[in-house]
Amino acid sequence: MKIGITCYPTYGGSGVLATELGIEMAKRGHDVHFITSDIPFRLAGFKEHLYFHAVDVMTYPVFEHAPYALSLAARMAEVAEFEDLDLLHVHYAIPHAPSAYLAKQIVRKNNRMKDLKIITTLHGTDITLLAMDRSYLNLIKFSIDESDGTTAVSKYLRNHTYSEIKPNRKIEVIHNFVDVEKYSPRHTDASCDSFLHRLAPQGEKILMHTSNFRPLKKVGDVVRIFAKVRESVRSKLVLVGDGPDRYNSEQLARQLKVEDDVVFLGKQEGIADLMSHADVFLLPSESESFGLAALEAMSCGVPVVTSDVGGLPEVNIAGETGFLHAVGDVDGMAKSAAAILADDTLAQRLGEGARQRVIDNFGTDAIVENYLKYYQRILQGEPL
Ligand code: GMT
Repeated sequence: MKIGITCYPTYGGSGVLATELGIEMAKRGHDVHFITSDIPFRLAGFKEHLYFHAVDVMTYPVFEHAPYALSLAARMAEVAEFEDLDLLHVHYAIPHAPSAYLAKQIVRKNNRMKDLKIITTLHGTDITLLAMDRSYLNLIKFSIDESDGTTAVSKYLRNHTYSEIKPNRKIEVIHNFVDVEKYSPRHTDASCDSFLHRLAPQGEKILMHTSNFRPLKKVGDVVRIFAKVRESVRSKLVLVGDGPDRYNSEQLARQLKVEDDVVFLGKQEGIADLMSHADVFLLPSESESFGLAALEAMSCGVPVVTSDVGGLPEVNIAGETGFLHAVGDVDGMAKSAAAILADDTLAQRLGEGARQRVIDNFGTDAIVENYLKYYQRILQGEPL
């Protein structure tokens, strides 16, 4: 197959998922063309069957805002024609799905024989936030209806889309996946070992969180949970990522007088080693369509304490892989985290349960196979 992929190339779950999927398709011999504003951050190094096409946005004095969505559509059409793509798979509806629709019309007009198929994957806030805004609702509904296929990363997100957007098309659920070899328990890496030794010289327990620090991730709650856990368990908090709430979280750590035990690492790539040394992973989000970061931690054999919103109950099973609490229940999350950290038998059981759940349900091969089968159904024109 010849596949075009468009995603946000920066830090974030949808870009990670799209990039890993493209890499896996290329490993299976399909030609994959990334059409994005920049090289996706996990796409480092030459790999056979992988190509990158930059979207340059033309600037002009009359443009108050550079029209990225139009430049993207033009580039998609150009690449689709030149590389004879079979399908375009766009991740995150806005603005990628409307751009793909436009590209499809251009290709159709230029070459009547060609029906470029469009697949849209809904990831989360494209539906839970953007589509709730009247100005985007119609555009997103139109884009789903005009896509040849649409997938959602959880049952929750599919059902939410059905009830709030009422598309005229069936949506397929294909969950996030993780490389269980890369994200595996207790790696040894010299730089990581030295960092952890300095951070926790007395064998203090390590709590971890990674995100893009948007308000919906509730990084402030992560710090509050840690401050409570630290009252009973000697521990350290490692925060990975950056974003709008970083400054406030740093301030909060100082206010709560825990700043000496909290490390803000900022944006990091390739944190599987580090993650595999965490004792508990925290994800107290206010909204989460799936929770890829929790899945990566689980794959490393790390128990997770999360909120119970969105798709998280499809990932984290209470008492089997970790614990879930209502959004904002800092006390409940702190109690669960402290219970795990104080009881090695419980920690081991949850850690093993977490890893097993990932291996059984969210491994790369099974999920990539689901995408491949879905591509084939769409290319064969199966009515949805
Ligand atoms: O939807 C978003 O907020 C952006 C997106 C991203 O790029 O980080 O995240 C979503 O997609 C991930 C991959 O499918 C999911 O695992 C995340 O749960 C989801 N984030 C939210 O729903 C907040």
